[in-house]
Amino acid sequence: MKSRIPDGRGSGVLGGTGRAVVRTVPGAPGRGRSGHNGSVTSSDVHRSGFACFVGRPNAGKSTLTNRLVGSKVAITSSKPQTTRHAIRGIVHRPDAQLIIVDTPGLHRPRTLLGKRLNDLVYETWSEVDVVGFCVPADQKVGPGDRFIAEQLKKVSRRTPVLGVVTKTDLVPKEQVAQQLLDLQQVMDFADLVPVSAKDSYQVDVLSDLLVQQLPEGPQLYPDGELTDEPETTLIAELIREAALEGVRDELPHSLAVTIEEMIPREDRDDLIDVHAVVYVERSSQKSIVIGKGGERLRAVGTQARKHIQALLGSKIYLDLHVKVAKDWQRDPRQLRKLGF
Ligand SMILES: Nc1nc2c(ncn2[C@@H]2O[C@H](COP(=O)(O)OP(=O)(O)OP(=O)(O)O)[C@@H](O)[C@H]2O)c(=O)[nH]1
Ligand SMILES: [Mg+2]
Repeated sequence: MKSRIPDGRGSGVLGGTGRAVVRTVPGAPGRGRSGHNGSVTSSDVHRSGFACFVGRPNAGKSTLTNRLVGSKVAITSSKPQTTRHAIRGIVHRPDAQLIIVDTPGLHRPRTLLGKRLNDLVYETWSEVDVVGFCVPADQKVGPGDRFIAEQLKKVSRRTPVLGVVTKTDLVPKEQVAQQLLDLQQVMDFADLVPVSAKDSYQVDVLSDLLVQQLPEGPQLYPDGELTDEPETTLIAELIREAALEGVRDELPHSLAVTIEEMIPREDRDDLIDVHAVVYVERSSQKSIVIGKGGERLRAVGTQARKHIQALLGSKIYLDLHVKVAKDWQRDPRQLRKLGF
């Protein structure tokens, strides 16, 4: 029997077709990366392909993507609907190359942007070899998850779906076990796995399970490449991430960032000038983002600059402007301008 659940309480708890895969002794001797539970991706076979994470907004998809890739390729925040692009993160392993497509959270759309984001998620499903359906351990499996399951059932005949219970560090073990049971009720999964991106718990197990579903194939991206996102997109995202910090209500959704120009400073080979615009939807939001005497915007700039410098390995001068693009989330023309 393949399944093992926390506390060594035997393998019958989950019953049915889904199997919860838990490596009870992380990193125990003799359990190599691909050697758990006897399911081996043999070392002479090289696999490559695509996986995508899907789930409600805020389920922890991007954090998990970053953890698997081992680097920050996607921004994350406590605000729902942080991710707005299908971001590819690349996991390099000796036996496989796994490309993870992190998608926006699936939700009931209220704006044209919301609808576009959902469409992007559906499109992605048809292009991947395996889907990871993420549900956080600390929130009841609800209508939002059942809605996603209904959509996923349409693809699950062709594409295997793994049930992933995320953020296990937030709840006691018993609740994780219960969540696995509840999740199993919503659809048939190829496997069920609890993980914590924060504690790196079972992230390697998840990696193995995803890789097992990939076809045999060669490396698709060169060694060391962690994402195929253009540098300017990554930079714009890091600025948006910093700007998201500490704003609330509708404002997080109203933020968009574009990079207008990025040029090496003349006569200096160690400094790059980055000119960026932070868009909001209303002038009242503009004053919030700028803050009293420009204080907030300066803090955003400082925070973003740290991350951008780490990304580029170079000093930057970050010039931030805030502009109003009225109701851009609902306006097709503005959406196009902002890249949606
Ligand atoms: N404690 C804990 N928090 C986590 C974990 N994974 C993610 N989070 C937090 O959950 C929040 C949402 O994480 P994201 O990775 O941005 O979630 P997402 O599913 O990508 O969200 P959207 O892009 O909005 O759909 C952030 O505040 C993360 O820090 C985890 O394993 N443990
Ligand atoms: Mg995300």
